[in-house]
Amino acid sequence: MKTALITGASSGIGEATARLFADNNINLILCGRSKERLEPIATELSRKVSVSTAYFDVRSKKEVEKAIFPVLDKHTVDILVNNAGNAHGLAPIHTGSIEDWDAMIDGNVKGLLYISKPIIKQMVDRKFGQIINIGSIAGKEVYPNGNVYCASKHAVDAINNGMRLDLNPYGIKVSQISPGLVNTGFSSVRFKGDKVKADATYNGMKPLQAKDIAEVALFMVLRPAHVNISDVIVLPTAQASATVINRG
Ligand code: 8X3
Repeated sequence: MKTALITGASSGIGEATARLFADNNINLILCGRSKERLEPIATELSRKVSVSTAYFDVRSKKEVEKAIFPVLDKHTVDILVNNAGNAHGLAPIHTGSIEDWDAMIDGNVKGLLYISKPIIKQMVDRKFGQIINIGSIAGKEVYPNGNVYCASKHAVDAINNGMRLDLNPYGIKVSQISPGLVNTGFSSVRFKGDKVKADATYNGMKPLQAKDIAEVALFMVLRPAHVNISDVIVLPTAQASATVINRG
């Protein structure tokens, strides 16, 4: 049985991926910030597979190191799903909040690197592993007011490609999934709990659900050893690009 470590596993795409992996006999190391939110999911899924948990904020290098080294002493990670990340704010470049920019660059870019490095080291030593980076359509296109969020996801796109190049000698698979509009807590975080704005994101159209992305991750994981699905853009049918959305 394989073991997958999933960041941001307490909600959204991370949680959906954890559930689908558990249904497919993949052991789990679930990572998140909140013990309160993650523990019930871990308890539930431990009826199906072996589940460990680690609590940390990917933005803190110290917290990541403190939590991840004991995990790596005990487990070998076959699959890393780099899912933790968020959008904070949607504002023109001249009025955007520096705190929001820090949060996105620290979480989406630096956090992804902090957690990846020790796990990649273990994969390189074993010459085995698969990394699935959750990017975004915002990593492929820049849209008005998306500036720094788009920059952070473009960084994920570049890091994903860089990982695949550097890890090629070790037989490690590296893949990215770049979703468009997914109805998770994403918009609520982006708009700081403003429900009207968050709901308006999905007005008149049917967005993706977290499970739609989890299914792509599972498909990647279930490919035979010689197949790496390197990059997949997943959009709702109503969305043609980052900015072209058919709202009926
Ligand atoms: C989430 C999708 O279009 O809001 O990354 O950037 S979008």
